[in-house]
Amino acid sequence: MRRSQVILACMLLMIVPLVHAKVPVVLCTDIGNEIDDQWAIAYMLMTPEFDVQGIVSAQAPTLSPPSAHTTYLVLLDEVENRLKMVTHPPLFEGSSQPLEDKRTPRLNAGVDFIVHSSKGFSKDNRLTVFTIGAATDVASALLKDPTIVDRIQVVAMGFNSWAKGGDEFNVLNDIKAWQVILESNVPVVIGCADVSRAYLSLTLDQARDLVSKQGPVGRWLWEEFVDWYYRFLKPIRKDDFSKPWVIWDIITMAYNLEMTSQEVHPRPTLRDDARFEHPQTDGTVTWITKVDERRLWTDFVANLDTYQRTHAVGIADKEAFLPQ
Ligand SMILES: [Ca+2]
Repeated sequence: MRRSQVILACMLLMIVPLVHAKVPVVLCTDIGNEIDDQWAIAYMLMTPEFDVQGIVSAQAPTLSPPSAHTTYLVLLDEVENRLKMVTHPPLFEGSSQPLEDKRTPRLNAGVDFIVHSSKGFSKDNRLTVFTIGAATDVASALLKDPTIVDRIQVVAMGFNSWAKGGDEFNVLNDIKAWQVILESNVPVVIGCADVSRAYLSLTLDQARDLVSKQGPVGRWLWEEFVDWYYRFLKPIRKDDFSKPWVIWDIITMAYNLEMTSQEVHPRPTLRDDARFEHPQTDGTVTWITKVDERRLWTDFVANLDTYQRTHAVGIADKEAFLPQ
């Protein structure tokens, strides 16, 4: 080997350890219920650190039935019409009903996909399943193939707070699914509502400043935010814009990107009223306690910019017409 080749080989050896392997992930989302799923999905798909294997649409009782079909259509719209991904990870329609009991999976293509995707993983190299809606399809995957507990980890947005648990929206939409998950040995990481609210709230001004001038995708995310804000947060006939709203679901991605702090607690069990009980156990649950939101939003905007410079997402042909 010539000297220059030796030097090049040494340089490559120095570089290789600095290149992190991508994080393989599957997402289960009730997109269309609020607007945080849209933001979280955009971030996930624009973040090069993630290797997104597929996305499953989840049920939510606030949407028109069959609700997992409704969420599937909103998901498809984001991926193909908003992000304009010509090729993209496969999208699946999950269950439109919560679990009937703790033994019977709701079988569908999304559940099959989660089980199938997990096959190449192991205890030491787990597939992350982000759960940012009802956990029905994740629980069904556990019921269909219990060995999956050795191949996946569940990173979820759910519950109100440690150590009570609580009737947060995602959990309420399928309490039995969460009982199945917590009674299994699958590793679980939870970003709860209280922590999301403390670190991931955006006022109307903050949301506008963050994304409204960031190309067509940013403007669309702003439009989604402001539309939600005017319908559900701003008092009618009163210009009060003081209340922030929360991009709850993005806490899951922040965890996998090492932008959070967390604690490990003894694993609770879940009562039918969504409150935790704390029996003696060897099991654990990982509970997110903080999010580095400055780092997260900086990365969000940088990835939005890079994505739009490298993908044809349409020309910004008009000024934002929404309230300034
Ligand atoms: Ca959600």
